[in-house]
Amino acid sequence: MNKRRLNVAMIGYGFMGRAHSNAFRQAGSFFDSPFELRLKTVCGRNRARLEEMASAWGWEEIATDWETVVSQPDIDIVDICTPNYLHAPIATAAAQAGKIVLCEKPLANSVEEAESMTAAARKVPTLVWFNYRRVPAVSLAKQLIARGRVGEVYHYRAVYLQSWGKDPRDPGAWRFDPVEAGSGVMGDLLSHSLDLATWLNGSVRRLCAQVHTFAEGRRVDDAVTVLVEFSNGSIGTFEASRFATGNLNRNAFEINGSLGALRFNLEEMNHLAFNDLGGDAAEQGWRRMLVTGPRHPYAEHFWPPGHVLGYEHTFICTLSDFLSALEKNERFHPDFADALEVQRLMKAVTESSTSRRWIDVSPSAVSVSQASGPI
Ligand code: SOE
Repeated sequence: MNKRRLNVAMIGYGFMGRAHSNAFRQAGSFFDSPFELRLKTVCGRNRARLEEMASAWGWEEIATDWETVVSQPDIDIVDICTPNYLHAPIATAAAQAGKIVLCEKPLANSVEEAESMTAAARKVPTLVWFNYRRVPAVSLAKQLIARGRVGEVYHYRAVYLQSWGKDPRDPGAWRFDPVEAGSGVMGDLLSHSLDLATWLNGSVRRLCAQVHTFAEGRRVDDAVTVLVEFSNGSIGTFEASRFATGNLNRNAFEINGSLGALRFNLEEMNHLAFNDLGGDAAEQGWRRMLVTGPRHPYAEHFWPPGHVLGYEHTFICTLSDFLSALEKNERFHPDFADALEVQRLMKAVTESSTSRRWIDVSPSAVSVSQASGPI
């Protein structure tokens, strides 16, 4: 079959640039796709680092001026993995030039920016790299919930815990700059947990939060705790921290329902724990499933059952699902509109912490339909 070639330009080249480059290279090998992705241009400020990126990952060209790159006629996809403050101008210019736009999370530095990006991109396909939806174990959790195996949800409990904020390798890094990053742990980690929660458990009705900074003189948040009421009647707790000593990348949730309970921790990402409350009470208990097939999400695209996957596969699966939606001319989730909902929740978190009160969040049609839709 003749594949349609899509030329990719990636703006940014840090840790996420490597994760995305790998996905662009691997997606077509693991998944059957009508598209052939060509790694055309990698763009950023530092020529030496761009040259390293190009030679390590096979980018054909390097460029230092994103404004020129995003309007080039031979570019089909613009992928953004820059510091957060550049997401809005690059995404807006790329969408206005008619490009497909992929963007790292959080979508923007404010709701206003996220709204205007979403409006600018309403006619082009978009993707936001909330990659943890595509961990096979998380996708299986979504399927079990959709099949009614958890029943009525009572509790949604999420933590995203890292510890590097206490002793950062580079204290001047953009992630600590409020102008460049927009926020600290909130956009970096809490945004992932909020995205997963609204996908798995539906929209949020109200929330109450505490935002805290431990490091003296630091101008972004180090830790956030949130109490939540969901529209489905369940209640939730969220904790995100870069000071959770002893934890490296613990992105975890537990869901307790009337018929079953689910537990996931990214640090053991090939496993999902399920406590099925149906049947004989004497036989109930946590069952830790190795989610690598048979019949598990994404399993047939990779290795035989029991041959585990890693962090990089979450980006490959995200991109492959996006390409398959593109082929069918269907809307992909999470897109800009979905990420705008996360941005609204983060704004409510800030407002609640500042005003020390509960904040009502009006549920939007987007997140409600997502929670009940297919994976
Ligand atoms: C750093 O805190 C980081 O790389 C985040 O930016 C990612 O989004 C998260 O997936 C892992 O941690």
